[in-house]
Order: sequence, then C-alpha cells, then structure tokens
Amino acid sequence: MSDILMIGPMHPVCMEEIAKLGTVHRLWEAKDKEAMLDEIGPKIEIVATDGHHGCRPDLMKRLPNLKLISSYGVGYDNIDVPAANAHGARVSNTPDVLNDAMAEITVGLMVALARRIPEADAYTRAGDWAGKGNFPLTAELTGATAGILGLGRIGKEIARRLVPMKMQVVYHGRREQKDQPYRYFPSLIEMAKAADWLVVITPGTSETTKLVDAEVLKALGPEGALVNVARGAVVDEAALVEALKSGTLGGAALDVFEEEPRPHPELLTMPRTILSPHQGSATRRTRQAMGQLVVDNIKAHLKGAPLLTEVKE
Ligand code: 8YV
Repeated sequence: MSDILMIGPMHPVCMEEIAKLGTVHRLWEAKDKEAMLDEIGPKIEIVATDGHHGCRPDLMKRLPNLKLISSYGVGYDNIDVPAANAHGARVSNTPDVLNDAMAEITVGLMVALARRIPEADAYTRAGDWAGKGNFPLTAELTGATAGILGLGRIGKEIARRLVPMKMQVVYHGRREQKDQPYRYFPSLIEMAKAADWLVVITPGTSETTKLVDAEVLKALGPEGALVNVARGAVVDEAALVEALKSGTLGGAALDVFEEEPRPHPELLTMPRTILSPHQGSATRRTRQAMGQLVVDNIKAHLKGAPLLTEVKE
C-alpha cells in the first residue's frame, strides 16, 4: 500500500476513493504537524492537495520519496512544478471539468452587478418598494464590450456565453489566437480602454501578479466594471479599493481575493461590488468531477501509466 498525504479535506467521495488506494495520512488533523511529518514524511509517495493548500518546496523537502502531487483544482500557483519535477515528482491538476461552472458564475456575477440584483433583493425585502417606490434604473450587458484577460479554456467558455447575450467579446493574452473569432488586443491598457467589462481569468503566476493595476483600472473607467474569477493576486486590491472609492472605476464583481478567506475590509462595505467566497467551481457536479480526476490521476500513477492531466511546465 502506498502512503498518501492529504493536506486538507476534499470532496467526501474523493476522500473515500483515495482511502481505497493507500494509507491516508490527514495532515490538517494532526495536532503536531511537524512531528507527523518527521514520522511519516519519508514514506509518503503521493500528496493529495488542492489549489489553496498546494505543496510548497519546504513541504516537498520533508517528503524525499514523493512521486506524485495530485491537486484538486486547475490553478497550481501554490505548487512549484519545476521544484516538484526536480524532486522526482509529477504534478496533476483538474482542468476542463470546471470550465462550465466557472463560466456560469462569471456570467452570474456580471448580471448581478449590472442589474444590482443583491441590492434589489434587499430593497424588496426591506419593504422599500412600497415605501420609496421603484428601484433605480440599472445597466445591462446587452451591447457592451467584454475584454477577457486570458482566453484559455475557461476564458473561451465565458466568451461562448457572452456572445449570445449580445455582448462584443475582445481579449488580451500573451499571444494572439488566430483561430478565435474575437478581436485580439496586444496591450491590456488599450483593451481596458475599449472595454466596458474586464473579465480576469488568467492563471496566477509571477508574470500576472498585480497585472491589473491602477493604470488598467483607470483605463476601464468610471462606467467600467472589473470581474475577477482567477486569482486575487492578479489584481492590485489596494488600487482597486482606491479606484472604487474615487469613482475612477464603476464597479467590481469578485470571486477571488488577495487574502482568502478575508477580503480587504473596505470592500466589504462598498457599494457597486459583488463579493463571492471563491466558489467559481463549487457546484456539486463539478466538484464531484474534480474529485474523480484527482482519484484517476492517483490510479494512473499507481499503474505506472501516464497521468490523465499532468501539469507540464
Ligand atoms: C478551488 C480553484 O477552489 O481550480 C482552481 O484553481 O481555484 C478552485 O477550483 C481550489 O482548488 C481550492 O479547492
């Protein structure tokens, strides 16, 4: 039986399935994590983790016989893949199975922000409809331009949903994708100037850290809105707070934050924002599929077969 280190709790079905594949050690339950790692570290062959906990080089050092890091999430910003490979371990993630859920929440956040759905709900419940009259007029997505930052697998699913909503879709990324029907902007600032919405769905890497800064937000403008469903680190959150406060930016819908689970305190009380607790992929259907992929990658490793979804850098 292989020894598997689970860093944090996972989907229940996934935990049950993994338990059938080896001896599972639950790091998050250990009273003394260091003592646990001293004891079991040398025999660990597999780490099961998620995008939040990752597997950092200091943990890898405690696991000299590590061969696989199977992660529950598409983003692997908390796993140093070159360090893992140099250590002799392969890394797998869960791409594609979450594209639909991610695209769906993106559209939902955009409609909620434009039509002010949470505020309208509070207005109705508070009896303000009868007391104060009709809710103020809102904006709509129809006819607006969405600039997608990162036209990858999820970005394309978002674009596919925004076009039938009668939006113009444009994109920015490291390179133009000639097979895509959307206009490419080589410059993020120029795209932000042209767009009403900036939809951030680019991976969190050292190159994308604070890519959306004060200048980009200013280019988006007082009628513009930011949507971030990627990683909090891609947006300069302090600059975002300033832009919203000063009105240089119209609004923001955020599923991810610089510090999770504690968003910038000023965001919590700000109007023209929709805040969501990093739940883009958190539907029963998608999380089940992600869990299955974690399990299937472990099974492939144990059989000596190629991983289903290996991260290659
Ligand atoms: C998860 C994610 O929330 O896939 C990702 O990259 O951000 C999410 O699906 C994450 O893996 C933590 O469970």
